Amino acid sequence: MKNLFLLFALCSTLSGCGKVIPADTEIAVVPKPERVTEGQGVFPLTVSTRVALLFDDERLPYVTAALDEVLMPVFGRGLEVLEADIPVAEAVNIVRDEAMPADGYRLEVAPGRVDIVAGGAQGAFYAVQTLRQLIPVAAYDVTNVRAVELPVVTIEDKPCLGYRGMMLDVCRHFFTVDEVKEAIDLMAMHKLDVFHWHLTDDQGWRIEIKKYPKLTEVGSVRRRTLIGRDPGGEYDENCKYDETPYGGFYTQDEIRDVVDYAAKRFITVIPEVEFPGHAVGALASYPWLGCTGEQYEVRQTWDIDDRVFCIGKESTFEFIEGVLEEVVALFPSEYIHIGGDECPTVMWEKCPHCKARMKAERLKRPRQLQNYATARVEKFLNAHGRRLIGWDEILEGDVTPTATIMSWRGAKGGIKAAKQGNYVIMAPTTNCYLDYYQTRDTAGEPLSIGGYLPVEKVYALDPYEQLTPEEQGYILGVQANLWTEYIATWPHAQYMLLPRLSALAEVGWSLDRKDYGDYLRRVRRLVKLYDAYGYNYAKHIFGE
Ligand code: TNX
Repeated sequence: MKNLFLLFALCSTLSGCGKVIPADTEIAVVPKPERVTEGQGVFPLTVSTRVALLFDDERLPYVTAALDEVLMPVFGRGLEVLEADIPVAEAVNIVRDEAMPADGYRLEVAPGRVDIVAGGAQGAFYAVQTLRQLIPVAAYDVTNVRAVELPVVTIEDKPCLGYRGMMLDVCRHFFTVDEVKEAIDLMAMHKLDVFHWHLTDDQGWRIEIKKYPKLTEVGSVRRRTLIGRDPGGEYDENCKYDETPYGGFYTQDEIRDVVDYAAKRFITVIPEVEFPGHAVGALASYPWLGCTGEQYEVRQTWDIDDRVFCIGKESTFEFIEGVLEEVVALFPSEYIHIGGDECPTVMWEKCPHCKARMKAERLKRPRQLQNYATARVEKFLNAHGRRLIGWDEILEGDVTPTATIMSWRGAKGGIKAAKQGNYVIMAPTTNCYLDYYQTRDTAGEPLSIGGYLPVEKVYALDPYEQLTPEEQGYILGVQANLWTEYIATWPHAQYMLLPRLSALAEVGWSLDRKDYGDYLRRVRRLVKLYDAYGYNYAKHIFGE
């Protein structure tokens, strides 16, 4: 036994029993930290380095799990964790500084130990994500790594914006639970904290609702699959179809699993249930939800559909409340997104129920039916202790003062909302639509919905544009949106997200210190991490 121990001790001091990977020559962290103070020397992080927890927090296990996850591809295992009263030498110490914001941290790499000093567990989690970018990239290509050298450095950081979101549309194309988790992994790597899950649309209803089983039995499947570009809607004779059905949905257990997975990465999941437009998935399942009661099919092409929820009938509200009842039970997020975009009024104009509603509620224009419906749903959500977010269309007419606006048709909706005292998330097409082409030279690109949104344009987003300091207080944050009409696979989604998501992350995290030239230097380092993880990403900014 003793001999074995000696052999082990000897072995761990010899390079033959595992390789020591030297520190990278350059420190380059994305998003850009507030302060980076470089020192001399290195800290050798080894398989036997321990993690010492110096404070109590129920979410600290998420932090140590994150560190294990970061080190797994390097060492093939995680580190031993212990509790301690004072910092431990040769260890990674996790310490609280109550003077710091909960999501702020200081990562101190010294020759004798590493300290993560954080306002709370969330800040410590972000310190781990920063530490991930200090690990020499060569370590990922080598097997049998015994130690990685971290450069001696102190990095201090905290996010500028509290809401740093990414939206994934799983309706136009479906992504499996594992793929959704990978999306959440990407968000965590980029220190984003809100996953907006677009779960219902004309082309598919993707969340199991026990009270209304047909939503997924019927509403989650399109009879056939569009091939190539949508030439102009369902009835266009130039549409080409693959006759195989296309579908998918998440069970409530799967939803809970995703919410939990995200929570462990300090990411809130905000579900979106579209109301009253983008509703054909629901109407195909329960025809009485529409104005005419006709049986529709789940929509097979993209774009906007006239067939929306009937606002005249009480049964529509009974339905949406039944759905939201289950939604609030599944998602602990303060906010629930009810869509509200692109809702034509043509069906309402012809509908006796809707006309009666307009009369009874003294509404002058059909558009006000949407305001009426949104306000009613908002009351319901508020009664359940939640707040409503909607796309900027909900501003048309009379928006309630308490609704939060997601500004997508440029920044103007968000600017107007902030000026009148509504909270805002900035996600304008001009800077945040990651379904758009990343280059003008589209010949070599996978088919996309169109547009042109290079990394630089994402980086240039200024969520405070045209706002006074007081009005800026209404800007909760920023969000990148990935609509998936033309994105059918997860590797393609990665290609559209990366590296543009890192530019969005830098807006959200480092707004007061943005520097595109410096970002271009640092992102070169970040993509080496993408390479190590096998992520598919666009290389236009590198001239490739
Ligand atoms: C507009 S953004 C939409 C989506 C489309 C997207 C395509 C928004 C609230 N509505 O339904 O997928 O454009 O870029």
